[in-house]
Amino acid sequence: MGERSESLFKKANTVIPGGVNSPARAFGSVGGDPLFIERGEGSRIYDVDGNSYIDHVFSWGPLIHGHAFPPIVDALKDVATRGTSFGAPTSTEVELAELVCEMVPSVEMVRMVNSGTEATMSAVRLARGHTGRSKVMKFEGCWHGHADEFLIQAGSSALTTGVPDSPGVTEGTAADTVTAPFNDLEAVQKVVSEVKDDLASIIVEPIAGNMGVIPPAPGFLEGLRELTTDIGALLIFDEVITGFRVNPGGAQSLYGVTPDMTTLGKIIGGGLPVGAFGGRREIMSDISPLGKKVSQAGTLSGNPLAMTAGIQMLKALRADGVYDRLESMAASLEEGWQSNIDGAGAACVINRVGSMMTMFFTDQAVTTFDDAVASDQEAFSRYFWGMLEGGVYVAPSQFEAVFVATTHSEDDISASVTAHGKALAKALGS
Ligand code: KE4
Repeated sequence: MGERSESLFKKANTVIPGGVNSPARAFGSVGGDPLFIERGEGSRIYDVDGNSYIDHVFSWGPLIHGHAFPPIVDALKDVATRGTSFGAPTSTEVELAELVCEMVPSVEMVRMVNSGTEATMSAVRLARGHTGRSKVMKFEGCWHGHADEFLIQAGSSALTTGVPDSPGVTEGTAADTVTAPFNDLEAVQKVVSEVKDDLASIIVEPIAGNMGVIPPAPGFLEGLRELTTDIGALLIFDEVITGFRVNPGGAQSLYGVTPDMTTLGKIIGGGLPVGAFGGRREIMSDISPLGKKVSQAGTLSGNPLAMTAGIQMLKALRADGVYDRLESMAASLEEGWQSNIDGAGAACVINRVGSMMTMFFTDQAVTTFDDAVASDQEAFSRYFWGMLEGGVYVAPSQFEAVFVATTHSEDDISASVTAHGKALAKALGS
């Protein structure tokens, strides 16, 4: 795609494994080499060879207000002049924690960490410490970051690299993770009946985003809520993607199901490294240094830069009409893409919730992991390159989400629809 990207990637490969700091960025499942990005502004990114793209990845979800969002940039410029980290409390972490507690129904107290992985890993450890039980249930195709206990039938980059069960995860660890198919409550009940007395928690992406976007089937989340309450296990909603994305209060507000704990990341940091886990006071009061002193710590947790970016992000999300705009732009995008699909008679389906969506190369409804993996990944790869050639940047994987940001204009949406029509033709070989 460009000389500078290619030479940078060549150099990167000599010092960084695979030339990337996260396998999701490698173009493994679509072929070719990743683009090196020079800068982003609003709805666009610009690669090192001067090519510009309408972005639908936004750093895998965090940048709901687009790139270089002025309130975040200005606030960071200011706060950085007073130091970047102290390893001591600052007012910024109190302010962000108060915002999260106000906005997310299940969260009475919250602990900041530095990534979604740290958030989910800590939440599960807390669930185990709080309940005194060992096992955790996750769902096939869901991705909760790369802590050992989650690398069992995992989604996202584990799927695109074809390693849903990672080497390096011991049998001992795997033994404490049980899995079930997403959206199959009967199967969940069957697995739970086998481990219920030792099940500490069920962790779920309330809207799957890492096997492509798959909404919860009617009654699925309610069923998990009832089941976990009945057996004394903790229900954890992993809202690293959906938190502040589909609703100011996340998927739990959208669907009216309140978990015991919630994990957050991405949007809450405005593009800086961040994660958070929170829940009811009586649960969070067992995390060190309180109560049972479940261990959890982090040098840069709550650092003033990430907190400042997060505060500006959440404040901007509370402005009137933000979610209405996201919904109307995303609906236009879906409508335009769908009309291209209909026009081409293509075997594609779109799943969308708010400003996150996925087009699957399959003619079946996609409501389960098995439906998602039945998609034609070869066709997706051709489509991916067609979109890049058309100046639109989507994730290099069938199993990720397309995101819409408040900075997408009507022109961006129509340009994306035009590029999509051409990329679809390329994918279908027509
Ligand atoms: P991080 O450790 O990457 O900040 O968050 C892990 C995580 C946890 N939970 C959910 C629901 C997530 O989606 C993620 C991370 N998302 C992937 C892409 N969908 C991150 C991309 C990457 O790994 O580079």
